[in-house]
Amino acid sequence: MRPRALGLLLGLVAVPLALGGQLRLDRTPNLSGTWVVDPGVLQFNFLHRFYVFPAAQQHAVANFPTFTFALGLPARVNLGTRYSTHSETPDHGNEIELYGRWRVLGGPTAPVAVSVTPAWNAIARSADGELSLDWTHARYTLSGAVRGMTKPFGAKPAKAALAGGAVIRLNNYVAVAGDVASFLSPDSTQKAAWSAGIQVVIPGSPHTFSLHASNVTVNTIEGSSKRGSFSSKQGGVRRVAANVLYGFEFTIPFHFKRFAPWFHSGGGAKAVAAGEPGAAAATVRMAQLKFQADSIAIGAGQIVRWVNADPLEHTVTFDAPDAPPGSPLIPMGGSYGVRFDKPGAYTYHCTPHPFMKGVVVVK
Ligand SMILES: [Cu+2]
Repeated sequence: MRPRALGLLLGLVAVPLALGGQLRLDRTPNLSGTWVVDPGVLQFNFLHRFYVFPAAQQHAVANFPTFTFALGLPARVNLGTRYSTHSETPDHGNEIELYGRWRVLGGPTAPVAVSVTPAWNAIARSADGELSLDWTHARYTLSGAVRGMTKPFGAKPAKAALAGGAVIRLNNYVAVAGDVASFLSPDSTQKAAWSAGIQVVIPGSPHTFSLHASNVTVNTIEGSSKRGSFSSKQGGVRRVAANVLYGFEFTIPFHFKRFAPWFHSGGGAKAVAAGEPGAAAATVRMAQLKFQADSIAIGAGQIVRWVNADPLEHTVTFDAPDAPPGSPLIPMGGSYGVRFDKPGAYTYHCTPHPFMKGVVVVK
């Protein structure tokens, strides 16, 4: 492994950029996975970790936030930034990582997905990058990542890191997940990183929540590649190893497309106003976090209506760029109709719950 070459390679892939792992049931606490936000969605992930000092130091608490903002663009590309207040560079300032993610491989029904994430760590002045891979089968997702950094934590030499993790979905609302990561040529301070947690879909909302333990403080490409450490005021100016931090993450998607229809070009179909009675050639119930008829066939010019029977919001979001415009968030008890004018197979998913998948075949 040549870390510098890898970092360069990932940096060169730059132009279509993207991000990932917005849904907590698809990824582990420290890995971003391969998932990208849908076009017209701004994702805000609020990650907060804390360290409790031992009794001798009055159980003082140190806080470690990492905020992620990511904007979904067409062609499975995201642009994003991660911000944290406890960088491990020598000046311990605020860490800002600008990144893109491009999901180069993997549709909603493919078991394997691959994403490329070039990034710039502004405080370390390091070109970073990650190549991530997910393999999903039924209730399991296995994730792996190869990372490269030209100047990790502001110091040469360039380094590479490997990470791996697994998610097991116990049901449609709850998953357990964990991961490990390590530099390939660690120095004496760079111990392996780990995390373990419970990931939850919050019923009645498009939000997911993660409750976890980890030894990582800053959840950037650099920060999540080794055990964290931080300055201890209680102990004077010295570095403390973050053996166990507890934390949570809350994921919040903002759907711009309900305000901005110009995110979608239209294609061969026209959305029919939600709640319009009759006229539908087929109805798909959304219940228990599933499209109850995951494959339906209609004729060209006919209408499909989705009815939300769940106590939370769903969307019908088509995967292909030339597909009909997707729906806004469909509230509990709401419905949404789409007319399909052109023959073809239209795969779709739900934005807040990407594991909800279906296809409309138009003959
Ligand atoms: Cu949903």
